[in-house]
Amino acid sequence: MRTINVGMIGYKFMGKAHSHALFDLNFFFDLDFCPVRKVICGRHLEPLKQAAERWGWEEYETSWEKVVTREDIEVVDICTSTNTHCDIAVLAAENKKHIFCEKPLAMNVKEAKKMVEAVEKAGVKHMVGFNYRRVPAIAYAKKLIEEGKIGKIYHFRAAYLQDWIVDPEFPLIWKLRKEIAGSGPHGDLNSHMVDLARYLVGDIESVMGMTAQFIKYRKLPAEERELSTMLTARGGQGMGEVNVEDASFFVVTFENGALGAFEATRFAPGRKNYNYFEIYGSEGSLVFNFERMNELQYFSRRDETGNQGFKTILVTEEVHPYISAWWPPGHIIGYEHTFIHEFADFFRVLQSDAQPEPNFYDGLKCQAVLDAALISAAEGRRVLVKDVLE
Ligand code: SOE
Repeated sequence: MRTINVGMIGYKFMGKAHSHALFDLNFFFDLDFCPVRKVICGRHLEPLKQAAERWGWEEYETSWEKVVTREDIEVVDICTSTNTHCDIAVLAAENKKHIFCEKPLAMNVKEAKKMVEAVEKAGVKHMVGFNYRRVPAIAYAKKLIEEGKIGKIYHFRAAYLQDWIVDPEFPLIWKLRKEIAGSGPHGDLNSHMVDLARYLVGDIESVMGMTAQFIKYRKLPAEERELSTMLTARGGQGMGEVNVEDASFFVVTFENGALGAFEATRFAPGRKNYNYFEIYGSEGSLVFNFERMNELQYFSRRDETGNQGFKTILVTEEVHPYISAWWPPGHIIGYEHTFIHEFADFFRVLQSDAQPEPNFYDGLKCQAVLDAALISAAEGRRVLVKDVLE
């Protein structure tokens, strides 16, 4: 087995998820590569040191430029806020690093294109962290669709609902600032659903969008560092203006003729990570909700009349995607496993001529749909995705 040095930029929520995945990967998956947690990078020395120690990184570094230009680093893993993805990825590509980048790929199509050009020129591997493709139930839904089990798809309906900013006391963290996050739940949550829609149904042709803002001013965070903590934070002195949307809705046409609807908000009390979709086809239907991530609902019109109905498949059998690496049937898995699966796929592809999926091309196409929806919401008209990509 060959070792391969990873430099990870960022050390908060995604930094934790990725560190754990890199740690556990070879324990469960047979791969030719063994990632080494070589260097972790962040701006604040004390918490960075703690993260390095706790998550088993050999070294820590406060300059991301130094990490991505180091000769011994072969993979750069980008876990920072969206506004930094482009600069880090471009310099990493120029230095011939393979790149794993968290979602959404970029702030906008212009940046995403720049990133695609850089990885193409460098000839490196690239992947975007749309981890939900790696939920076994979703990968299994893809298999059922490819086998024709639900026939021709007519409808895709997605809702990604959370509630962590419904409290007006929740402060103005970076995810509520356009200059850092690019947008609100639109880029943070709907990006996942657009990626899943492209994965399961196909490319999106046109978009009509609407956004809303419910709380205009929030307390500034208590400490600068809290700009980047997990989905909790305390308010400090002073108020600041929220400049992203609080909710994003849009409807789409797919290139294959299907219709889709997307809904994302962090103002849905009780919904913690309600990543939900329904797909309706000529022969049947599929329904998924991440809060019950080991289950997939399946309805088949081919079942005997009188005995038809939605059935719940517990996606924990050896025949299901990724499961043979884990436990016996019914011994369910969780959120962290999706990151292990995506890294397994990433490192597997490093051994071949292929590109991992979803890659920067997918990230760009997803970004084009997101940008199209925001243009549509601002201008009150239907927007063609191809016009945004040009
Ligand atoms: C916050 O809304 C968040 O952590 C997203 O950034 C993730 O991508 C999503 O998987 C869970 O919620």
